Amino acid sequence: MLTLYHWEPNANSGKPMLALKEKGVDFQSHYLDLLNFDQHKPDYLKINPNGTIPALVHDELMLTESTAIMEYVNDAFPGPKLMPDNPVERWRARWWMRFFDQYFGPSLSMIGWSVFVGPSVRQRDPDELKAAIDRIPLKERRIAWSKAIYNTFSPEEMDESRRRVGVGIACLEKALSERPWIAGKTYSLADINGFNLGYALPLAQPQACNDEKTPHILKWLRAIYRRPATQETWKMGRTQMASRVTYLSQ
Ligand SMILES: N[C@@H](CCC(=O)N[C@@H](CS)C(=O)NCC(=O)O)C(=O)O
Repeated sequence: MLTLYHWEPNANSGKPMLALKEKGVDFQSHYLDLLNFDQHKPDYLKINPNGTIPALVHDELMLTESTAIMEYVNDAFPGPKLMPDNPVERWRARWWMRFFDQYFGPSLSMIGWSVFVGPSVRQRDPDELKAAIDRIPLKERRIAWSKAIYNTFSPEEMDESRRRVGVGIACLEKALSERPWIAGKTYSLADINGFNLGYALPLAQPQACNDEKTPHILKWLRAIYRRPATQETWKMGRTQMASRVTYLSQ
């Protein structure tokens, strides 16, 4: 039995979704609507008491942490290898996954929660929202939701996130001007990681990420978007997020 609990194919949920599709592994998809707080409801807390997504259930095992889940999927199932054999390329793949998860991702996410998640729920009944925040099991997630809902990200933290996103875009453009995939010659989990984080960059950061300034990022995003596994993964989204990225099919 293999069940993936996920939201949209975006930064965290998209990683195991796309890795499973690339490997051609059959799995049950269980969609949780993050904006409806499905991830904090008792049924899901029985699966993952932390109330975060994604989570993969494989027989008796419950796995969390999207990047570690991708590595598990790559190691546990047959299908195309999603990590390079070459030690230098493996190191590069891991270097980039760490950079995405620890530096680029959290900054991009803070901006996303401020401009998308907060405004998407803010107009709901204030008492309901307070109760929803109180039900969140992890303190750090309560803080993130509270800042998004009450719009209390400080100017300093937003500025620092914008700065880091700028650094991330520049590093990625440079890397992709030197090699076709993030790790080198081989399409890998690092590309899957980066794609899920970055497919909306040209929409979210149009001045910094576009065909003129970052042609290699756009070429790379389009190449990943065209892959059959990405197309299948994309069909699993339920919001308008996916349909907004028309620039990827050009
Ligand atoms: N580092 C974890 C992060 C998991 C996480 O925080 N996911 C977000 C969704 S992108 C979440 O579950 N948010 C739910 C919440 O904050 O209520 C991973 O990579 O899986």
